[in-house]
Amino acid sequence: MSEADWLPYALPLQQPWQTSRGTTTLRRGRLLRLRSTDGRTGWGDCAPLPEFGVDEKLAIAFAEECAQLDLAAQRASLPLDAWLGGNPPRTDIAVNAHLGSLLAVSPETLLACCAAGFTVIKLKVGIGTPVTEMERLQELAEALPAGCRLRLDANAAWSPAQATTFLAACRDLPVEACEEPLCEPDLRVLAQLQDAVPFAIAIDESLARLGKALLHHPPVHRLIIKPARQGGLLASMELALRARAAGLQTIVSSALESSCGLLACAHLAAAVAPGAVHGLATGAWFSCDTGEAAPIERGRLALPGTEGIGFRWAGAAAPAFAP
Ligand code: OSB
Ligand code: MG
Repeated sequence: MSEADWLPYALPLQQPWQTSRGTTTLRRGRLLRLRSTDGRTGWGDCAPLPEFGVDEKLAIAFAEECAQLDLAAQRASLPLDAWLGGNPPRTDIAVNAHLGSLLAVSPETLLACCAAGFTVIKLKVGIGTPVTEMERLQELAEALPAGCRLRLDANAAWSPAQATTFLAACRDLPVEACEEPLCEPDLRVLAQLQDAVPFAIAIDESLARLGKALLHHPPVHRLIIKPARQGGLLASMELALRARAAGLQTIVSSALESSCGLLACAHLAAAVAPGAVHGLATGAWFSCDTGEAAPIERGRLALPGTEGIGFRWAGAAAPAFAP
């Protein structure tokens, strides 16, 4: 390796990013640029999000490994997804739209999103009271065209009683899944919740807390993998394989990375779960980006198809890198 440098960035959000854990308006991180002696450039994205388990150390490890894998895949003349998975390169993967808090979404916005070709639309819940949110959910569900479904994410907002009531009321709605219903995730309660609904309950940020037991006797049907939280793509691949062996559906989702990290996550998604609908449409939340964002059309994110990650940096003069 001949050179490595870090390029700090700040990306203002188009609208505040609201979850049951608080609000973000500016996404900070830094790109790692590795320049090899054979004249190649490898890229990595470090964007800590400690409130969702992506601490600084993990985000750095993720960036360092991405940059190395970018170079390795380039040397093998393969797009990263093909290098990781040993499959022919994928051209695209399905992604869910992400509209933020359901309380801030109008039926018109939802319809526009479906008209744009998304079939799974994610909404954050657990921000208002369960009664208010259920009223709104029913209203949105009525407006939802056939063929479209809602993916809910409570980000650990509810007590067991609140989760039980809310999810029971979702049973006959076009709900595709609910991530992280419980404020104190517990294997036994999760299994009861899963047994009572026809859609997947998903574990996301409580993975570390639930530990190995989750993979030995999965109480739920789905696991959300955030590569930065695993400290890299290879650890994420191993987790995805173990999860699949345990019978869990696996979805790859972003931790609000810039276009560089998002592309790396998209390659992983294409390698480990090419048929799933992934949580990788978060680029639209930023008003500027670190590089060219992967285009999303009809609910599918297009992979660059070039060697390595295929990240095209916006350059030091771009607004994302303004001091
Ligand atoms: O809870 O899934 C989450 C982004 C940053 C931090 C936490 C979460 C997210 C997402 C990713 O929602 C996008 C998606 O899943 O569509
Ligand atoms: Mg989640």
